[in-house]
Amino acid sequence: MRKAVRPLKREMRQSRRPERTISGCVRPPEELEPRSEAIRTSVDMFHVFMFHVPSVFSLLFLVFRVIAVEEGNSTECDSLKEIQNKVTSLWENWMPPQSSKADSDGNYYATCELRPSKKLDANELAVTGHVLFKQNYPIGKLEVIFEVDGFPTEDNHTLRAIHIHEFGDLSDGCDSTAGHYNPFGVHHPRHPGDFGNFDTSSGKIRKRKGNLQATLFGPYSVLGRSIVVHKYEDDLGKGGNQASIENGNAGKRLACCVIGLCSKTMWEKVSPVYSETKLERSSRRVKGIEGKISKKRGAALRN
Ligand SMILES: [Cu+2]
Ligand SMILES: [Zn+2]
Repeated sequence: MRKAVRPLKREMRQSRRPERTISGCVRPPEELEPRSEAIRTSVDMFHVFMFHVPSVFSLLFLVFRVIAVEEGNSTECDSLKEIQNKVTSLWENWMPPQSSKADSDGNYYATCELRPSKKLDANELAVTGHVLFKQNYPIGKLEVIFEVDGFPTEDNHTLRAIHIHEFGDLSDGCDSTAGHYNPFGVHHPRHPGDFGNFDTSSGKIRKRKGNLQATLFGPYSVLGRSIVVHKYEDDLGKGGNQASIENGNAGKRLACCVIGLCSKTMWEKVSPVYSETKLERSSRRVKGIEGKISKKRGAALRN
């Protein structure tokens, strides 16, 4: 009897024991399938609820996050490009005028060849000459030499005003050069090209000025603008009327020209005639002092 029961128990155990498939997976015993189906369904639902739904949300979140980051990146890229453009624009503004030949000493030269205004009557003075400019890039101060002819020789020591005007347009004589070049919106005589009054001697103006406010470089460059020589003296803004704080009541425009870059030939030819500027004097003094100091040092070392 015992022997008969044992195979039956073994059979039952075997039927309950999970069957192993070829791939090594475990197949549940057949008698448990109806019950496990229900469990599996619940497990599946639980699994879906617990893992897939959050995964979908996670995926959506990830997609939105990627889009947001992309948008953020493109905004960052745009602002970086904008900054780069601004820096480039600033850089270009402050660059020296580009030349085909590099200037070894960093000096830039310009000239303005004066011609009588074509709007003048025939009996007016025929003023000619030139104005020469020199400036060291980037922080050198502008130096200017004025050589103007055509004033009455018998009427010595009369004052004449010379200014830089806004436009280099001589299509209507000196009248089309507009008013004083005034980039900072200030009153005359604080415009960068307000050179003041010039004394005439023997019908000529011969003058060298240094440390001037006008510049050949950057956004306030006077290159391409004009110089106007006036018939009368500049009242330097003290005339008590509107014209005085705009142009100094300097009268008719006798001659004008457009400022343009040039070689150093003219400057080197003309400048030795003029006394050195304050800047040159002070730099010569400094060099002299430096020379004395180095001599003393040398002597002290020898002793
Ligand atoms: Cu003027
Ligand atoms: Zn002015």
